[in-house]
Amino acid sequence: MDIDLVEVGELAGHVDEEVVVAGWVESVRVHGKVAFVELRDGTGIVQGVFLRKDATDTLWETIGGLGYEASVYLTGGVRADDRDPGVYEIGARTLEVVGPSPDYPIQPKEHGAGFLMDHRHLWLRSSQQRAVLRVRDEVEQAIHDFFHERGFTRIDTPILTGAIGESAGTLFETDYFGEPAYLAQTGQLYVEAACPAFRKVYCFGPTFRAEKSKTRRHLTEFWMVEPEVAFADSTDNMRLQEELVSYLVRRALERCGAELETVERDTTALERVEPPFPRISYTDAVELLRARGSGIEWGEDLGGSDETLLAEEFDRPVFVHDYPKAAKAFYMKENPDDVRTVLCDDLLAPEGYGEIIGGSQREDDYDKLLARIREEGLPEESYGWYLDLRRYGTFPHSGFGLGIERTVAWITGRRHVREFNPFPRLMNRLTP
Ligand code: NSS
Repeated sequence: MDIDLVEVGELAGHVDEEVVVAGWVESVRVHGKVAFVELRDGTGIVQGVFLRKDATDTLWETIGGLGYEASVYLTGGVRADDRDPGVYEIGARTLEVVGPSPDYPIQPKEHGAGFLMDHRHLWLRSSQQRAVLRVRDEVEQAIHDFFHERGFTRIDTPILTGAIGESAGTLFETDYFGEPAYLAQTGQLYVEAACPAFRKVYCFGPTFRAEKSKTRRHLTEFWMVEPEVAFADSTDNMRLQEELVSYLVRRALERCGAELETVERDTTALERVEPPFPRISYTDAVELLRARGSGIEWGEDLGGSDETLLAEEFDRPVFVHDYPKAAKAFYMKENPDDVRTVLCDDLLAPEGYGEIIGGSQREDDYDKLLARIREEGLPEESYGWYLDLRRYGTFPHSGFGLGIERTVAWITGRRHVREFNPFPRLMNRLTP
């Protein structure tokens, strides 16, 4: 740019100087002899104050005709607000419209969710959406910091895959030069392969599930972080999970105070999120749920309402471990103490947010794994390389997947996961 722009976030260093700021109009108020233009530039919001006596007729007309979200350059002197330390305004002199914004669709009134989702490309600019996406960004950064600090190596795993990662029921299939290929449901099988190379690894990327459900917890494309650790068992795995989740919550509390305030999050429940988290076996959970009136039978997966009911019993996230084999994926290790079950866990968030993590110790016995692949009717030929990991230096190992959108929905206390992906993909939504 040939203009020297100052970011709103840096105005403190420019008090009593003349600056040019560039951004989008949040609001305009004209009161006779004075006009206020609120400008957002992504680093903050500043108010430009125009005086009628110093303005040309053309400038005054331009200000009066500004639409929400018009983009402008605003020039003027920076003033500190004596009553409000840390707040600055601009005694504005000129305003140049870069891009007008006539009839901006989102107005300061209640809009329905469908309308806002149709205008997601514009809705992103609103204060609540900015706040939740900022928390997502902070949590993502915290995830990388957490694993980096602990010596994990990040492994980027493929999105186009030839082997079914989770279950056949929710696959997006595509044509790969005449062969079927699937969009990755998980990066897990690939981080398992990288484990003997680096011992502690993780992947973090988009994953895909053709979920034909319209619940507030399901996206068809969501982001998942998946660590995998060699020589770790299911107990070690849960310990890593509670450390990670506590770390992420603490980071959000420390660095996203303003954003949590914007979305009016009551943070007292978050302050309690410290290890250890309570642990309950699936079998005990079923008993407890039945005593609370649920109709769940041993062998069934927990439904959304069961998860909510169970989470209400605890003041922080709770692990439910050792589910029945039939309810879970083929790669989970058989529980030697009860072969009807597998060594796995789901982490349920409090306040009705449901499962945010699914994890397990992996089946490291070649014959047992092959038998499970056959039992599930999975195409054996696609798993040759995965079985090789049990053929050449098999080793106990465990890992888990944490869904970002569900986790940030819980941290910010908002109902629907769709707000936590910048451009969410749902069963009935591919646009924008
Ligand atoms: O299916 S998971 O329970 N587990 C896995 O994919 C394993 N392969 C992870 C691993 O062990 N490496 O999904 C893990 C998490 C789950 O707890 C949710 O937080 C999230 O992924 N998840 C979803 N979020 C949003 N929408 C949908 N449809 C969804 N499915 C799972």
